[in-house]
Amino acid sequence: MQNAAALAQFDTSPNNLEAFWMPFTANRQFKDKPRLLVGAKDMHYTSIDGRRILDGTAGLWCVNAGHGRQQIVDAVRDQTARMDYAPAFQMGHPAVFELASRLSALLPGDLDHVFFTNSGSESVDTALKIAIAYHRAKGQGTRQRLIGRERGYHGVGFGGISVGGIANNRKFFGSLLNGVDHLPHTHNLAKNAFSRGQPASGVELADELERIVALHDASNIAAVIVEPVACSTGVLVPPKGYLERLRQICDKHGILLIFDEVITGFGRLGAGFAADYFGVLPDIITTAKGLTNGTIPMGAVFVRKGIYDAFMGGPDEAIELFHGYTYSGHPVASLDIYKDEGLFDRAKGLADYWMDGLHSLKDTRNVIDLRNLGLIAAIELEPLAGRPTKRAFEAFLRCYDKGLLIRTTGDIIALSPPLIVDKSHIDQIFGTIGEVLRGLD
Ligand code: PXG
Repeated sequence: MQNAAALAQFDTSPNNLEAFWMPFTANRQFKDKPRLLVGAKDMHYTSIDGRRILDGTAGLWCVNAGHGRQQIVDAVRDQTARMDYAPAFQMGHPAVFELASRLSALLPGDLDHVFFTNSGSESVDTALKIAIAYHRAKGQGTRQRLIGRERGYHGVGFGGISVGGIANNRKFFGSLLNGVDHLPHTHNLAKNAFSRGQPASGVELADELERIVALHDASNIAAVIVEPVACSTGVLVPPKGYLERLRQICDKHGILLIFDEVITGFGRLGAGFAADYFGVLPDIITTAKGLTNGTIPMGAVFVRKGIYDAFMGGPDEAIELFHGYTYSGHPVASLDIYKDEGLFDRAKGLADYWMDGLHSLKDTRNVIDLRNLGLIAAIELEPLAGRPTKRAFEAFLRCYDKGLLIRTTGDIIALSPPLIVDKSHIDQIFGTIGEVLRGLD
């Protein structure tokens, strides 16, 4: 009986919230007042209290085709029934080869080869490892340094947090990777506040790469990794000419350029990839999220032909890259729906309406900047004195109460609806946010 008494002290009901250690969440605050979602269809979630919540963030920037799409549900169900899993090392299955071929046809330039992963973080680690191993394969093994950027987010692996530039994601985790340096971020409120699309000022920030090269020498640098639009730290849109200049400097010094397109990939900007949108071809692109519409955890790394070929020089029986995951090339993945519904073009067609909706908030209380590109937007708020993040988090809670899901990072509201969004949803998103902001201290 002693055991029963001890057990009785614990809540063992299936809905006890204690066991799950929630990621990037204030666990105690959440569990005290949970916000639980129980269903999703098209543009809406259903909350546990039965309300419809408009999804202003495509889940976490991933559900680009909207929720519960029958075509995807059927494809996943059919494939799991046909073959749930196949080993990816020394074995293969037709679906993954077909997917890789179709994806490489979708990518610009000669980004012709695909390495599969399970997440954006793994895609980033994979890309960084490929970059270093590539230079070694080319006889330039001293090229080991990696250059990231302040305010960059590249997931949470040790590689990603090392090249990333978010202080809180780094400071608790020791010495990280060595041999990493960072470019300055491009956010400049004084010069670029309320830009519509790409800001005019800041191309010269790319020249900081020359300074870093002068310090470390190009012969020691493997790669530069940036998000074409830095989304997680509040939608920092690259200044005009900036990405083009980074490309030129990398070319000049034989440094690989990696675009982390985990968010910008698969239509978010109204083009397949940011590389298409900006007309800048990187050497490696990392993706995840929209690849499967968030349905299956999966990522993909695209490399240019010359990189893949550099690994193919040894004896035929030698494994060329000692890297891979149990699920590298899972049989279940989604592409047709983007093509069938022309969703990338749809996003392009709505981008101006989206921009106008956002900028209608210009004179709203506490708004100090508005930023947008494609179907991404950010609303930067003046922080409450001495209480950073509080004002935006309060806006998040009030929007949720009014049936709208937004995302906040610091005092910035970030928005990225599914690409099936229509004008009435856009009106609702900015209408609700405007109403909430006007009522906030
Ligand atoms: N790179 C980029 C550019 C990302 O945005 C990752 C890598 C890592 O992906 P995984 O699949 O390992 O999470 C990301 C992820 C947010 C938010 O609200 C953003 C991400 C994830 C969760 C929340 O900004 N981006």
